[in-house]
Amino acid sequence: MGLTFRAAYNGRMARPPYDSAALQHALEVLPHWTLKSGKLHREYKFPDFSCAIGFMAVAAMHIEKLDHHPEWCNVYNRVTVDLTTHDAGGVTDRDVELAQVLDAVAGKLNRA
Ligand code: H2B
Repeated sequence: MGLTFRAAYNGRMARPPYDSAALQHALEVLPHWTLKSGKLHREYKFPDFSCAIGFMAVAAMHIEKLDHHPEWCNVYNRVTVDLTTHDAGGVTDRDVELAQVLDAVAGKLNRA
C-alpha cells in the first residue's frame, strides 16, 4: 500500500480526531450511540442469529464501499459495534457516516 494512496483515503486526507465538543455533537446526532473507550458504541439486537448475520452481510457491502471498517462482534442475536478511525487515532466524520449507514441498514431489517 503506497503512502500516496493511504494519505488519500478515498480522496479525503486524514483529519484530526474529534475534540470533546465535536464528540458531544456526534452523540446528539446519533441518539442510540454512546461513547465507550473513546469509540462510538452501539449494540443491535435482532430476532435471531440469522437476522444478526444478515445485518452484517448487508452492512459489509456498504462498509467496503465506504472503505471504513467497524470493530464489531456477533453473539447469537446481538451485534456490538465500536467505531473509530484508526488512521486518525480517534472518532472522525467517517465514523458518524458509518454509524448512520449501519442504523439505516438495521432499520430496514426486522429487529427484536
Ligand atoms: N477503517 C477504520 N475504521 N479506520 C481506518 O483508519 C481505516 C479503515 N482505514 N478502513 C482504511 C481502511 C485504510 O487502511 C485503507 C488503506 O483505506
